[in-house]
Amino acid sequence: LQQRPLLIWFTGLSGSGKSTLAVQLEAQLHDAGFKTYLLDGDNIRAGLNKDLTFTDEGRVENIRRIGEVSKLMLDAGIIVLSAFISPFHADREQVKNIVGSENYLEVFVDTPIEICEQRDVKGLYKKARAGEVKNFTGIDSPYEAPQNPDIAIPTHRYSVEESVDQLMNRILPRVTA
Ligand code: GGZ
Repeated sequence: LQQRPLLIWFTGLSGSGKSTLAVQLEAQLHDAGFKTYLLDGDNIRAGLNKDLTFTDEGRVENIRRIGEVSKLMLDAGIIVLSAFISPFHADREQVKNIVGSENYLEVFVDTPIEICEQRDVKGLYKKARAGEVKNFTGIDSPYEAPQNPDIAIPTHRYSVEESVDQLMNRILPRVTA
């Protein structure tokens, strides 16, 4: 199977569903025969970027390094899926410049903070409200929503399956050579 490399960049709040969608989308692309790799907190913040915190500076450097790693993977012909909050517009623009705009597709996982906070899968919103976690995105650290994403997914209106179908329909033509 011939494939064109692409960086599929998920952005959204903690608990918005970035990882869930990225994992499912990657599975479908993989099943369709594409060579893929998923970058997320588990393999990046736990390893390469474990020296970085959640201050603004830490986040900026986190996203910059992820952009550079993505570029290397694109050079290897891989379809890269990246799932990080990436709260700052300027940093997302920088990633787009690093990899080239033709290789960059932005997916805004557009889940309102009220829903993310209700889900609170890891209990982090509760801790942030209690002041036990500082600089938490959406509470005491900003999230700059994309004004012009390639795709926006309001996860509170669709099932995971519907959202992934939508992503597949948009992305398949971009990665098929
Ligand atoms: C935001 C935090 C924080 C703070 C820990 N603010 O829902 P999660 O747990 O699994 O995903 C969040 C993850 C965010 O890391 P990113 O590398 O994606 O952030 S950024 O792009 O802004 O650099 C959350 C957890 O780390 N987490 N502390 N203060 N999220």
